[in-house]
Amino acid sequence: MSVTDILEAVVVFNKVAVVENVKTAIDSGISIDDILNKGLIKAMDVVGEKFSSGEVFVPEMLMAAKAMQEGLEVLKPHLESDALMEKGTVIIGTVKGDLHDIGKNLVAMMVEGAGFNVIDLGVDVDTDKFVSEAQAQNADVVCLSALLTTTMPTMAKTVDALKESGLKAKTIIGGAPVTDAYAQQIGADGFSDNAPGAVELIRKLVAA
Ligand code: B12
Repeated sequence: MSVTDILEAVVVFNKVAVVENVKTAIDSGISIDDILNKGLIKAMDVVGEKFSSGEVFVPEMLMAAKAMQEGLEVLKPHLESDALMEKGTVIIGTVKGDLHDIGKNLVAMMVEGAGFNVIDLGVDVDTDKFVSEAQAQNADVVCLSALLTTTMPTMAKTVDALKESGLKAKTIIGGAPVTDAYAQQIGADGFSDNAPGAVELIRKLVAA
């Protein structure tokens, strides 16, 4: 058993094998980090490449995503856990027009594991909802996720709206097409291309 077996099971969307392989990998001492990054996450890159080259289509991409999420559930209790004391309130969501939520869910899971109160607004969340929830929850940080180049401008709009609202919440962004340069360009308070990095960023922003 290796992380490649996990990757391959996700790519052929075999949920049962994904769950089995993740359990076996944990039991045999393979690091959680490798299972996550070299197995589950890398598999989604492979699926994305196959989609780009016309080898698979949306239904297959969706089934692979579901298989990946089953694997994540098995991994969840093993992700960093430091939930003894609530450290702040974090709102997270995928921006309007975008339905991708695996990366967002992973970030939410790890931020929660790090002891923050996480309010997940789900997918296809419009700007007004981010602002009203940030206000209602007195949020410290708002996390915006986008996986489509076409929905990235909505991030800019949401960052602007949050700034204009005068609320204390800082805004961080992420998702496959997002870059640090883009975060700076739109005036976001931070960017990370992975979930542990998001946790670090939030810790710093809340402490500042
Ligand atoms: C799975 C998937 C789907 C699934 C989504 C299921 C789900 N529940 O999420 C389905 C089938 C629904 C789907 C639909 C579509 N998809 Co799609 N999809 C993917 C795929 C294969 C994987 C995405 C994924 O889950 N990656 C794994 C996660 C863990 O990575 P991640 O999201 O990047 O998250 C990490 C970091 O970015 C970061 N992060 C994420 N969010 C945040 C937030 C913050 C604040 C921070 C700090 C960090 C952070 O941390 C995460 C953990 O490390 C990608 C290919 C790819 N490699 O990205 C294409 C991809 C994103 N999809 C694509 C496309 C085109 C589509 C469709 C338009 C297809 C169609 N013709 O209908 C639709 C759009 C639907 C919509 N309106 O959103 C394109 C986008 C191209 C582009 N330039 O915009 C891609 C890149 C595929 C490709 N190569 O062409 N898709």
